[in-house]
Amino acid sequence: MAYDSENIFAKILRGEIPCDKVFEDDHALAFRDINPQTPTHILVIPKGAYVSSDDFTANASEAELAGFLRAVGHVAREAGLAAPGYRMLANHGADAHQEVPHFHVHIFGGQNLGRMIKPVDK
Ligand code: DGP
Repeated sequence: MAYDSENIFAKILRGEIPCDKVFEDDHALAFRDINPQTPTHILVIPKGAYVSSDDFTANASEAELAGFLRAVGHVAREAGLAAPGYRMLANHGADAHQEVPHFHVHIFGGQNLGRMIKPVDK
């Protein structure tokens, strides 16, 4: 899947759409989810143009990979989530219901999150 430079997170990265920013460095931008699912719900996105976790893990440089993961940990720590705990989640593709085609990691926290995901009825 080709990267769509008009996706909403690309526009946020370019400053064309505002966001509630919590962190930014050379590799990553972090901002609050517009539709929070937990008391703390932060999105961390790489600065590079990657569609999803599949694209990012296949094609990003070592520096981008390391810088991004460091940023995720930093953001969670700064949000006060290291001690109580948090969940990181990245949706890739249709089965995971990825909505925005720019790689992002969700950080969920601020409450007991339960165990893993809710099993789908068979
Ligand atoms: P996903 O299903 O993993 O692609 O989740 C996309 C998330 O992005 C979803 O939780 C809502 C959030 N989102 C969508 N549009 C915007 C926006 O314009 N601003 C912010 N802050 N979050 C957005």
